[in-house]
Amino acid sequence: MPAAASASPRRALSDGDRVPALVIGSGYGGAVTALRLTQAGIPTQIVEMGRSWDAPGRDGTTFSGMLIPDYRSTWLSDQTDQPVSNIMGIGIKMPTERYVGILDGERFSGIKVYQGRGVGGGSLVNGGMAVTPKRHFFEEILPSVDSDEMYDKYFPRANTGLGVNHIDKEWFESTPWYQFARSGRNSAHDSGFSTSFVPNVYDFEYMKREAAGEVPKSALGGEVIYGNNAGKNSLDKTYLAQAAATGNLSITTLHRVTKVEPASGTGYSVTMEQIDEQGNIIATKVVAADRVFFAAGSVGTSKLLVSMKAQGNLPNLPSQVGEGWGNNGNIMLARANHMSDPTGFNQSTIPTLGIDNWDDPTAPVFAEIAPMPSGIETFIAMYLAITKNPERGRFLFNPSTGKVDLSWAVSQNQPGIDMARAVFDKINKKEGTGYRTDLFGLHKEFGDEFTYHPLGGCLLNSATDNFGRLPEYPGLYVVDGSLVPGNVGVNPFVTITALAERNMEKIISTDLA
Ligand code: FAE
Repeated sequence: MPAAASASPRRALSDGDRVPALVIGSGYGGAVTALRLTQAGIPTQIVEMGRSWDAPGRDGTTFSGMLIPDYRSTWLSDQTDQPVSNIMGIGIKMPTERYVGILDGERFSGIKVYQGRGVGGGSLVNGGMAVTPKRHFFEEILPSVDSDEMYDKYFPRANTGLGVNHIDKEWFESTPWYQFARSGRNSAHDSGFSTSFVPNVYDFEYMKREAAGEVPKSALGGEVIYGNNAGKNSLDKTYLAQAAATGNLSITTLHRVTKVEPASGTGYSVTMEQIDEQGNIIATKVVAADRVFFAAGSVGTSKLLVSMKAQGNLPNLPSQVGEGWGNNGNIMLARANHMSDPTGFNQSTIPTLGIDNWDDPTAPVFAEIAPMPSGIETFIAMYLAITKNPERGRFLFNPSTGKVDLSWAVSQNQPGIDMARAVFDKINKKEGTGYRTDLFGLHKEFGDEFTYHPLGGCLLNSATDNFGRLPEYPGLYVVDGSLVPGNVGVNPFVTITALAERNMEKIISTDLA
């Protein structure tokens, strides 16, 4: 594994600095942007509200485990948070100290949006599933993008840059760690559904060595949503490490951008709050930048742009800013297997199989067969379904609170539930099983009040031009998941990365040449 980017020298921004390029956020969009700018010789500053995850905590490891989460698990909250919120209907959140932890469950009135916080953004907490979208659906959602170019050039480039690899099929078939996936595959096939293997950025060779007892366990040690202490090619080890190696990258952590507006003269003035590890504001800085790249994620970028427009800092932004948000149709659910169909004591945290029913117009669903690693046999068959839910929300500035709300009602999840139900009712009927109703609340079959996959809010070729520029403000760009219209039919980070590759190639060759 290469050294993490965060190990490279960093110079925090000071009040009054002027920089050629400032990138807000260090997830997929931000990491690609930083790499391509620094390779083009442009000194680049990333501003990231989370911390750098490059130093061991009190127990000698960098990241918190999943079964007994500690202060590092949760972003500025007094209790831990995870999508499986209950067992036997009883809440399993635990009290914790308020800390700039790695996973944020950001609440809006109708939905909670999980996001990663720290250098590497979502790559620090996600399941690493690296899925290139189906071409016909990509062409449907982004018709203004040349799909030949995407599938011949930018998707392969993204997959290489991210370090995507495939599980050894022979090992998969024999290891106890994927019994849950084989069980899920069997029950899907019994009902006539097809499944496909899903590539990942977790190093499967490392995982095999974990299973053999040769290296410390991470995926096989119950680690994922609060970070992996080993094995995972998160962005700090790929794109950001490469950007740091150019010598042109600086990363300012624990700084949250709050305002962007035209500077007197040229460029933009960027206001940011420096926070301590308990989230207290300890300084406010204003920095000038010739160019600003919004890479704060679908929620972060949309909130910033919507509030800058409403508050008159960037009044000429188009009215489409804030529109087209979707949850990628996320619905989580679990089935209760019979005792004759165990899912295993030992479960890898990294999913490798999906049930692919996307092309069925009555129930378009791509459902990853997910683990429920607990160290005991639970007979729980878990799934994260991506459905073709057409519902969309929008971000709106609320003048009475001075904050940005997301208009998304719980009822907007219903089409997704109906689609997931069509698939899993059939499987349950065939297997003689039922839904677990105790994991997402009390008597609740579906985990529909949260999403892992926020997308949209500043759509490509609508709020921006066809390459993510905000034409009303030359030098401002959007480069992250907010460009993607609400649903991409698969897990989203490969698409976000490939689009950023495409857009940055264009921007560097035209605007920065
Ligand atoms: P993102 O990675 O969220 O990066 C945005 C960064 O900006 C974050 O580091 C923020 O802390 C930072 N930021 C936000 N606001 C500010 C501000 N005002 N000032 C400074 N910094 C700021 O955005 N996707 C997959 O494809 N496969 C998976 O297996 C998968 N599993 C997931 C599991 C979990 C638990 C979660 C939460 C997500 C998962 N995802 C998965 C989604 C994926 O991580 C997500 O789509 C991308 O991370 C989004 O990339 P962006 O660059 O848009």
